[in-house]
Amino acid sequence: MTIDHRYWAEYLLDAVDSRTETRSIASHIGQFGIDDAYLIQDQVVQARLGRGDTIAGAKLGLTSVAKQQQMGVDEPCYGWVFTSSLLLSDEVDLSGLIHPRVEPEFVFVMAEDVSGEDITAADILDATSYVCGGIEVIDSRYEAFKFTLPDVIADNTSAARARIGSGTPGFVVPDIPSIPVVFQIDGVDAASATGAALLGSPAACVAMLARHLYRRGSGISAGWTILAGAPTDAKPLAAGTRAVATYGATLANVRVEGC
Ligand code: OOG
Ligand code: MG
Repeated sequence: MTIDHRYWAEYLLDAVDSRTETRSIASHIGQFGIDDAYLIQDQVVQARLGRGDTIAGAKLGLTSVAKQQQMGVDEPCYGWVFTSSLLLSDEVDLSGLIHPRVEPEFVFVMAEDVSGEDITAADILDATSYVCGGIEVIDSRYEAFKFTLPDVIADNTSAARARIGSGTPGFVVPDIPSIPVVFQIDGVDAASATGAALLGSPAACVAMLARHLYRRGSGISAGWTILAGAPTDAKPLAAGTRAVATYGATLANVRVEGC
């Protein structure tokens, strides 16, 4: 089967632009492969760059059992964080979104480039400037937030917005797997986990990203902001919803509010 990657990228961008959820690609063409899915994602990136956006970093998705169970998918996926998606305040303008959800994130801000086929968690920590908390706003372009793994990869892993917490450049907190995360919605604890929920180690997830990029001919760049994935399931974000992610005494709290 020959897949027109550019056509499907435009199809997904039309859903964003018109704020309308759309049928999954698999529901049109049947099952398709991971390689084709990343080629569609590449075309989404090219189209966004063509509109004047820039790459701020990258992300992993479905790196925790909580997320894999919520979405019915059992493998991680990789996507891109665009500069336009980084929130400059706690307010999330819902007018550009379809059916957004929020989730806590472990975020790595990189000091150095990293590339290679054998990159380990230790290599990632060596190349990291700091680790901080974040809240990602995901917004699948698909109907009812339902998709197969290739579908969600093509859709840039549901990426929409991200609020990045503060950290201290040059200082990487020790023992990231033991950091507790509590995710509160409207003042009520909605989910909790630790860093270990991300395949045992958030840095190991970022190492997987580095190896994925290497296989596709690139690598992690200094200055990137990398979301390692949500340790808990995601919650709906409506107008007036207040979400707060706390990371014990270790990382700064992060909050967003739907507006
Ligand atoms: C896919 C994106 C998952 C994460 O942190 O697991 C993701 C989705 O759930 O729509 O960003
Ligand atoms: Mg995420």
